[in-house]
Amino acid sequence: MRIGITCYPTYGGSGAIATELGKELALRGHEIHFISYAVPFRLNKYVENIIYHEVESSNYPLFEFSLYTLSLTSKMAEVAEFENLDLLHVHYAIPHAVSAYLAKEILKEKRDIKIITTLHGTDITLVGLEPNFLPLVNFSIEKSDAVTAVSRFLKEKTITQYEIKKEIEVIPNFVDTEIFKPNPNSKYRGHIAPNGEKVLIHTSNFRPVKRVTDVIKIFDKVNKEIPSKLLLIGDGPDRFECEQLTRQLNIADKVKFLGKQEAIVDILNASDLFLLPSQSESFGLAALEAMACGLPVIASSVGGLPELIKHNECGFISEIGDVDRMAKYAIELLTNDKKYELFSKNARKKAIEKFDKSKIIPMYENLYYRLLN
Ligand code: GMT
Repeated sequence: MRIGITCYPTYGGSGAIATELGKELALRGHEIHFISYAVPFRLNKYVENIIYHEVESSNYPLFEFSLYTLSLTSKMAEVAEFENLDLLHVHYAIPHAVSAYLAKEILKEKRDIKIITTLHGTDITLVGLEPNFLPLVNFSIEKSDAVTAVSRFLKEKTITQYEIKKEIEVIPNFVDTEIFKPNPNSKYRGHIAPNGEKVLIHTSNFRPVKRVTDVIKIFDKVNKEIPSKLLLIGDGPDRFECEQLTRQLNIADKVKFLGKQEAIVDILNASDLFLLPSQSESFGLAALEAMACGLPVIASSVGGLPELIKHNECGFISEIGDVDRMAKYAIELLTNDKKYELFSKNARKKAIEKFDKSKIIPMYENLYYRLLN
């Protein structure tokens, strides 16, 4: 098949999934055309069958606001026509699903291009609910030829909040468990925790929805009981507030803000426990990647997280904001080697059995074939 994929190219779960999906489909012999405003961050090496098309925004002075949605529409229509695309698969509804719908309409006399929209999270739970976006999100979902959601939670939320009639298929996120795997000989461990400290880790885009300050409060409590370090990976609007909090709590020397990092597998392998105390989380791809590396996860009991993390088996889940309980769970795991080993094995097992790429990619492929037939 010839497939166009549009996603946000920046650091984030939806871009990561869209790019890994494209790479896997290309390896299976499909021709993949990424259409975005920058090279997706995980498209960092040459892969046969992958072509990248850059969307350039017009900067004519009359346009006070960028016309990205329209530039994207034109590029989608152009690529679909001249590269003979069968499908356009867009990740994150706003504005990608709208542009795809317009591109389909532009081309409809010439070819019937099928649109698949994958809903990821904040496109539905946050941004899409803004009153001026709601009808647009509803419209673009209903007009897609197929819609997928990354968790059962997100499917239900979309149906109820947007009164969607269209069938939504749940296709969970996935991980390559051959790449994301435990490595007991991590070369970074000694550097991060030279005195054998336990290492807690969190990765995110540092937006308010991630509650990164809760990560720091949990760590502060753990660190009072167990010599430990905290690694914070990623960047975003809350980073400064988080840095300030570590200074107020007098733990700045124990918390490393590493910013955006590519070598995430190596860093996960230098760590013991993953924290994700989010306000809302449709799936939690970062937690899945940690689990594949054998890290138990402590998370809030929101959104799709309970579908991923079985409580008291591969981690623990607690009420949003219950930092005392999350710290208690962390201490319980980090002071009980037997329990830790069991949880670590369970986490990896769950990643392999339920979310390995070999189980999920065929679900997308089947959906494409069904649509084209
Ligand atoms: O807002 C974000 O957290 C970023 C967003 C994205 O588009 O990268 O993440 C969402 O999609 C991920 C991939 O499907 C999910 O793993 C995240 O849970 C989801 N984030 C939220 O729901 C907050």
